[in-house]
Amino acid sequence: MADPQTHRLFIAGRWVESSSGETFESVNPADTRDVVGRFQQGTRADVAMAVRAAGEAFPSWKATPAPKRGELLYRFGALMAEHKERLAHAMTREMGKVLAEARGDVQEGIDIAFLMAGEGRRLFGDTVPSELPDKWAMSIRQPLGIAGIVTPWNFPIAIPCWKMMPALVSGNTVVFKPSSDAPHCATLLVELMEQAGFPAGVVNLVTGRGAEVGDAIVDSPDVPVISFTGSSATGRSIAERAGRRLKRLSLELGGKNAVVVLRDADLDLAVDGILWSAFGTTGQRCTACSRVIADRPIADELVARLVERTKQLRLGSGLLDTVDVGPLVNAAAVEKVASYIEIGKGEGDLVVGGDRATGGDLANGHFFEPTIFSNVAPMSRIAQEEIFGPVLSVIPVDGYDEAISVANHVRYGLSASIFTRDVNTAFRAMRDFETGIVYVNAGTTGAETHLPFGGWKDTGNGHREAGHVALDTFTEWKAVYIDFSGRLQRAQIDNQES
Ligand code: UN1
Repeated sequence: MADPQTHRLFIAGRWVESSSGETFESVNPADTRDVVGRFQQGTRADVAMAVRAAGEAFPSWKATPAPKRGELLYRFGALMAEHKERLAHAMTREMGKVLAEARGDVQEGIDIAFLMAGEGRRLFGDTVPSELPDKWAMSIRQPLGIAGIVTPWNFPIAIPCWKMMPALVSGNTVVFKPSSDAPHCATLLVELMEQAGFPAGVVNLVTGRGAEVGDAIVDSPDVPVISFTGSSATGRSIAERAGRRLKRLSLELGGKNAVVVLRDADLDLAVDGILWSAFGTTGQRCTACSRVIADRPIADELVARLVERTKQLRLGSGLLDTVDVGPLVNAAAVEKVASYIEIGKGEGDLVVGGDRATGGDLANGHFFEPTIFSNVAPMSRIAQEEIFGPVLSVIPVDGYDEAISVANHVRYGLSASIFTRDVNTAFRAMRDFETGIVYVNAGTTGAETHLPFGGWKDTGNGHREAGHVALDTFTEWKAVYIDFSGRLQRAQIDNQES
């Protein structure tokens, strides 16, 4: 194979080497002999340079009219559309998801770029009546400054766009640290941003370790807002560090998402929804379904159908269109999944899968069989802890009330779904699920970019991405009062005579 290219950091509008003089490799998880590229092992000094560049670019970016900023987002979205196939291939090669899903990931980036381009002409606040005569009252949004964007590998185009697009359109500049499992996707993305014409310093890319680059961004006193997607453990540690500096922080963390299947459900539909949510992206979505909560009268039938369909799933390189399920992202992910299989064997009945897949073409990749455990108790570890792989637990229950109670009885609260034909039950579930996203008669994945995305409980810290609410992460509210009476009018609260 050809010698892999060495990629650089992007700071102040220039592609530069790290002060470390070191690089790391990104490899194809479907065949680890295939090195995707070499990337700079960034340092605290690189982050300091990136922060300086972002700080210098901020005043004029902030002063650029928001509709003009939006036009650059639009141009960037159009470039992603033009390069969609190239980006999708690069993504499949670098992190493994099958090509059709990689195209979807790029599409999600395009969608949020266009949505936020439109926000350049809105960025709305409130205009409301004042308590006093001849007085105007309104609220406006202003950018915070430099946004620190720290992203995972599982949606390596979509998630950086979810974060950078609202940050940029509202006038912030960006220091972007992608996962070391997907630095190539990040590099291609930033190349297109450069091509779109974002001014030098508005977007800066620093690759490298979380413990070095990520921490330097989080600790920088000049970066007032951090947006992070990843594990709850890392999120907690970022929150502690950021909390010391009273930073704005938006966290998207773990999930343990449930599909509830009631006795009146359309079982064929439920099976389709469950398989797609559980084994799409090899179970490596925050929104992936890892628990099926099955009403007892249909539980055995549901498990039988799931097992039969799971056996038909074809593993392999996501670049082949005959493949349904790609590899896990790296060796550590395989180890983690394998360790949960051992735990699961003591907690439920292993009905399909349960092993690494190493035969034939899979020998050099991080493949794991799609796995289902049945008869799992709600509080067992495989039903409580995020595995982030193709492992599904089926938990039998008696009826709606128990199903909802089990669904909610986890630390996380990202996504939930219910399959039922009863409209009253569907509305109850919409009310009762303790999650940021609810689906009726569909799986747990596939959130659209113009609605709020995020979760309750340990899934996050109350913020949301996507939709217009994403702007709240990256803007300060300013309330403005204009008195045009020509005299001192005291506020109503200061005029209380009796
Ligand atoms: C994630 O896994 O972090 O809802 C994001 C979905 C996708 C995004 C998942 N739109 O499945």
